[in-house]
Amino acid sequence: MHRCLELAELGKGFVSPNPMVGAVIVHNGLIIGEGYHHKYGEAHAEVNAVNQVIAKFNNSVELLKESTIYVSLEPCAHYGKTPPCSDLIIKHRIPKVVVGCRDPFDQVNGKGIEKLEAAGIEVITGVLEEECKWLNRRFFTRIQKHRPYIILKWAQTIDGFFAPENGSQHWITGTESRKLVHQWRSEEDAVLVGKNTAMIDNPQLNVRNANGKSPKRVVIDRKLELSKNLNLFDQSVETFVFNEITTDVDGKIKYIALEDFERYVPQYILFQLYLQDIQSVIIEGGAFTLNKFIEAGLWDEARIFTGENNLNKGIVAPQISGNTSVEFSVGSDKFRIFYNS
Ligand code: AOF
Ligand code: ZN
Repeated sequence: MHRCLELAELGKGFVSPNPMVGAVIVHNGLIIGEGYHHKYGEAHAEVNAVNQVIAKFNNSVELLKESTIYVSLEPCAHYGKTPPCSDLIIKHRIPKVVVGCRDPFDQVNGKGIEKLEAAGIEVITGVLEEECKWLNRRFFTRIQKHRPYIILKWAQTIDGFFAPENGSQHWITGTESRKLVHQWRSEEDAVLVGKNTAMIDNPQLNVRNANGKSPKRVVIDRKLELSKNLNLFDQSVETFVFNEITTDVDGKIKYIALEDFERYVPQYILFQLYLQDIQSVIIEGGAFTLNKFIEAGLWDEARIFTGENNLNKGIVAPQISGNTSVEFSVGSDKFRIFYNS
């Protein structure tokens, strides 16, 4: 199952909004086939693993009848973009299936396991269950909470200030940290900022200092005050502008009007992103926007850099406490991830 998890992770950044899944086929204690879900819309992990065995052994399916297939997520039971993996396992008469965790998706959710058992296959479930769920925490959040997985990110000074009052926060963290932030962006479906950050920092919100795809952009601009010349309106990726005036499309820029900005903005935005199949969002500021999500309890991780300097004044950084966290260093920057439990 550890190997399944390693394989699954190779799909990171390519399979969303599908889960990352890995599969391993074992015969007499030896791995004879491996597979993972490579890309959204393409073959599932089990299909790739089975095909590898067939290709390796001169188109023979005989060994499958004496093998065990390990898979990090319950084999699917439905016709989606591909036929059901549970049917494939039954067809090849693989006698034993070891499952990491159940697939919470409505059309599967236990039905894959039931199908296998009904066909007389031995099924063992819950092997490295927590690790398997954790790997797909974005997928689980979307399916179970009907919202994207939310990562908050900001940089602050040792004395807890957010940014110099008159400008960019970039001076707070070093080069290494900036690389890491770009890698983080590449791992999520969307990046969100508030109006002030868009205006003052004029961020590009893309991936430049790391490999990987740029996320979709989301900006909150209640009264549509932002200039169209800002970097985030360069039409290079799909960009959502939440406002209270218009729902309209201008190339890749999608304006979405929301009601009740005073009260429910985080909830409404998250639901709209969910409807767009956006499975995760990294919120990069500013303080006002971050605090709105924190006040609503709508966050899953907070990734906070603390630089080497004191500022003595400025915008007070958001406060997060009472949750589990891990700390480590990046260059000379101290860095902590809080998990909302
Ligand atoms: C598996 N193995 O490797 C994956 C599964 O549209 P489709 O056909 O790609 O189906 C997508 C759904 O299938 C997805 O929401 C999730 O429930 C399951 N993903 N299942 O047996 C896999 N990626
Ligand atoms: Zn499947």
